[in-house]
Amino acid sequence: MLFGRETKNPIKMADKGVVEWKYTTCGYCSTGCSIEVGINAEGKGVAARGVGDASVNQGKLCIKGIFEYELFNSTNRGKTPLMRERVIDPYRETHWDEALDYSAAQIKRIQEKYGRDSVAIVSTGQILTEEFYTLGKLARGVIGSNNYDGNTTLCMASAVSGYKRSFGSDGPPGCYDDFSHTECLMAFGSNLPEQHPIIFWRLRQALEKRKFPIIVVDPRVTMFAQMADIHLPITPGTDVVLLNSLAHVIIKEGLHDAAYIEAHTTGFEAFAQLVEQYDPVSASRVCGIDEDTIRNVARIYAKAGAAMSIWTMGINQSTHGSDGVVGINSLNLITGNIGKPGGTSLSITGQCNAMGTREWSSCSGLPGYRALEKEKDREDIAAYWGIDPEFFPKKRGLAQTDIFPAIETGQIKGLWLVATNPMTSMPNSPRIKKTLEKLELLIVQDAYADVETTKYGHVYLPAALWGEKEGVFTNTERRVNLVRKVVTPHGNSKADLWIFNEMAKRFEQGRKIRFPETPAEVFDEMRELSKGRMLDYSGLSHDKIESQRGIQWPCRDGDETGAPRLYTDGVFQYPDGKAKLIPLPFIDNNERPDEDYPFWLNSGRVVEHFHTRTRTGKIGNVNKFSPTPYMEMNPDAAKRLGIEHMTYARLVSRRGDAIVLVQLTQRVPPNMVFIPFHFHECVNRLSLGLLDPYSRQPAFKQCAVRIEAAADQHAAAAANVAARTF
Ligand SMILES: Nc1nc2c(c(=O)[nH]1)N[C@H]1C(S)=C(S)[C@@H](COP(=O)(O)OP(=O)(O)OC[C@H]3O[C@@H](n4cnc5c(=O)[nH]c(N)nc54)[C@H](O)[C@@H]3O)O[C@H]1N2
Ligand SMILES: Nc1nc2c(c(=O)[nH]1)N[C@H]1C(S)=C(S)[C@@H](COP(=O)(O)OP(=O)(O)OC[C@H]3O[C@@H](n4cnc5c(=O)[nH]c(N)nc54)[C@H](O)[C@@H]3O)O[C@H]1N2
Ligand code: SF4
Ligand SMILES: [Mo]
Repeated sequence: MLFGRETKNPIKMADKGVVEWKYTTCGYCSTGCSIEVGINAEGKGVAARGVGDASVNQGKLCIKGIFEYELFNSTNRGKTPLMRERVIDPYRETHWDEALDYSAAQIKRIQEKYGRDSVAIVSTGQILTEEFYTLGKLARGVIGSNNYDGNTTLCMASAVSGYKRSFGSDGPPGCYDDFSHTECLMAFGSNLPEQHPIIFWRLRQALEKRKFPIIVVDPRVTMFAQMADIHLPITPGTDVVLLNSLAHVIIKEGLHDAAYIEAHTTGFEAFAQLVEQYDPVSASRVCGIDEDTIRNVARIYAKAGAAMSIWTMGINQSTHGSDGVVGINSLNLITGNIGKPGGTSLSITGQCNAMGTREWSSCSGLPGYRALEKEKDREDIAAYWGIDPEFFPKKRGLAQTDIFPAIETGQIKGLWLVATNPMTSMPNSPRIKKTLEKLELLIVQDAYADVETTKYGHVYLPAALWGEKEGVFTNTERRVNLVRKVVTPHGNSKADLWIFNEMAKRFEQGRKIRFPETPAEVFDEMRELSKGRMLDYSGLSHDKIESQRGIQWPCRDGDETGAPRLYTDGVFQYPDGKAKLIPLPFIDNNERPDEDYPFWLNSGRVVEHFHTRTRTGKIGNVNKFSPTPYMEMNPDAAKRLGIEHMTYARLVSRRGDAIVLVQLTQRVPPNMVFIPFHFHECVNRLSLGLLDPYSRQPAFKQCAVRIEAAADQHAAAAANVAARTF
């Protein structure tokens, strides 16, 4: 008799006819997983698998990566450029020359009439680094508008600003390997298991070998909070108060690292004086975490041989986003936890190339972490590009969140959107819609023709997606990963690099500057421009990156590989080499729940969807997990309002309203609801988005709403369907 497996039908993998596996890097989140796409005999991508010897993911992929190859031929991919002179007319198909000639001519017309800065460019964190560098050259060196920014203002701006204020430069100092060395991990406003599943898997792997405490600070009982040893369900927007209080306890109890503070920081006295006011009793009344827990956490963190902090949008997307980051950096500085294995302050980035744009796009300055405000930086880049340094503005122009109000007031008349969908992703979308209607020119450059912004556009430029072109992405741990072209671009869509180069040719100054055609040649310019700097690419090449499955910068000319950590010598990027301890007084300026709008509205993401669903909404195997706009609501709160599980409810804020399906869950407290922001005409109709004073990042996660049971469930269902878009 046969037992066990031999009596069962063996599991058979579907034969997809793969004839070749091609190496590339995932194009969704900033984890940076190496992925192999299975190509069939017709050259189509038909399967995917993780790359076993890749340091980041070691063969794993999350659900988005597994089905990512389906994007290449998904519904409504842009096939050909579209144009119309007036928004009330339908689009007509056109060829590239006409679309680009028209776009360039309109940009010139508007600039001549209203000035150079009257045309704004808003880009992304989702194109290749070579494309970012080239767009920067075009925007700063040719078109010359200072109103050039990216969607990273919605995402990483607070982390950038906080790193600069604390350390004198941007650049996350740690790496995933720190999980294997740390003795305590504290996570602020990050839902790692859903948003960075493979980084989370790395953490779980480290925990299996050696237990260390996990502390999660999040107002929701997220998946991460559920596995934490200590969960701090903080009152929204008050992390700075908690951080000040942790520092208070650490200093009061003499648990700080006086030698490190003395040798590597400035400002300790003023810092200590400020945190003196944040005793745990007073702090607990503001941040909602009891005094004993604050003391306990402070002791655990400070006494650990090595302790690390990670954070994501729960910190960055706040009116105190930049301060929150500075507070986290200071916690690590006063405990001597920067630049050592397991001791770090690591911002978990968002989009696949949110780091690449910070490094090379020139959005907030000039390439390679250079600043417009520094004369030498302006001169160096002008000399390298062969233009007059006076062409550059002497300080940064408007951030994305200030560009839209400037369209409203008529300062800006033309807008070029590259790989971003502000109609769904910006706060207060009713206002954004009106704003876009005022434009004389809107160019939408996107991989999908149905991205909501095309409704307001004059020109649509169809772009190739990640695996249809070649170049690099930088991930959360500064690892530069190679994206190889695994299939040809869909239809007549083109790589963004090609589009920028073609646009440059249509400007007189663009014909004077060198715009290399191949990504490898562009990469060479980046290598030269970064040589000898902290952000050093000079030891990298495309082939070397592929052979090592990603290399961390800095990687200097002659280096075998990259450096896992920054600031290992305790020398920071301020002129005196010291990091700054900055006092952070807390001002409570959020819209808070009150009698009329009694609930906190919190928003974020779920594992199966990416952002505005232009991509994951088209993939059945991911879309089916949450095809409908919904909210998490506490059962007790729902009962009081007579709202039942799986019925529709209406939310109302001071900006607008939205219909969602109700999911009752204890994950949210009774005074809060949580809505994934992936759906059009949903959470951002309600959000306020007050801005952080340093980073200009919106507080997406803190505003107030009221909730009503929808009287007519049929009408509500119809409204809910409308918000799904596809
Ligand atoms: N599946 C998936 N993965 C993604 C993305 C995606 O769209 N889908 N997007 C990528 C991008 S661009 C980004 S930026 C990241 C975002 O990654 P995360 O920041 O991890 O994701 P979010 O869900 O936006 O927010 C995280 C948590 O912040 C909490 N929070 C809200 N208010 C506060 C507060 O005041 N304090 C604290 N401490 N926490 C608070 C929320 O409850 C939420 O659980 O994910 C990346 N990965
Ligand atoms: N309420 C609320 N709102 C939020 C957030 C939140 O937590 N809550 N999070 C914010 C954050 S962190 C972020 S990052 C933003 C994201 O906001 P967006 O950037 O506006 O959202 P995406 O859907 O990622 O838009 C990217 C677009 O680029 C296109 N695309 C993809 N690859 C390419 C390419 O290679 N070339 C070109 N040309 N196009 C391409 C996609 O089709 C898509 O339309 O949303 C923000 N909005
Ligand atoms: S974790 Fe991020 S990079 Fe890795 S497969 Fe998933 S979406 Fe792609
Ligand atoms: Mo983001």
